[in-house]
Amino acid sequence: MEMVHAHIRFNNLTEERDQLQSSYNNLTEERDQLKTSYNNLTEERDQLQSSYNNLTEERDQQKQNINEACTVLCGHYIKPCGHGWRYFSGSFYYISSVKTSWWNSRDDCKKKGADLVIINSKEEQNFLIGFRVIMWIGLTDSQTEGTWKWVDGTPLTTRYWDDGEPNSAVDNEDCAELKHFDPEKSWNDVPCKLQLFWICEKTST
Ligand code: MAN
Ligand code: CA
Repeated sequence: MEMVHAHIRFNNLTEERDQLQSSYNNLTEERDQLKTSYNNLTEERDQLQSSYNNLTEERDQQKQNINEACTVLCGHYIKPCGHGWRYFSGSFYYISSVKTSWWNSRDDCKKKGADLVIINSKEEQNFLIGFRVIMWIGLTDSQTEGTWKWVDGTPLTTRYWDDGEPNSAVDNEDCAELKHFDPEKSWNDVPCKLQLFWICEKTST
């Protein structure tokens, strides 16, 4: 009787040992998996940290670029730096709050270290239309009637004239206004002595 009991007990212990062995093996495997995924996560975290650091640095650099450009802009100018100027795609823009002739507008821009706007892209044209203000742009044919040039002397290539413009309808219409807020049919030629709002542009480079 004793022998049978001892035998049963031995069997139970053997089974128990096997179970423990197997759960030990499972736990070891699980631990190894956790270790691997811990290592992967650590690596991922380090990569994220490093790309976060890079982006932070890049952002700070961009901020500084804008501030420097702004300092140049406002160098001879009484308003606090950045005041009244809007940044868009590499340039700063200033819209007047009063109206005057094309030539006076241009003088004002020059005093600000800028010039009347030169429209080089569809994006810029759309940006200007977004103000919903009828205003002078830096485009004139006052040098040679019919030959439209930007204020930096470059000839006009991409045009956004309204249908039928330029037509020099009233005596001399030698200066261009942004008149309609339809991106493709927007400009009109008018006499330069007309009183309009205006927009200055200063490139940041
Ligand atoms: C109309 C059109 C234009 C012209 C203006 C002048 O709108 O004929 O082409 O420039 O009048 O006020
Ligand atoms: Ca006209």
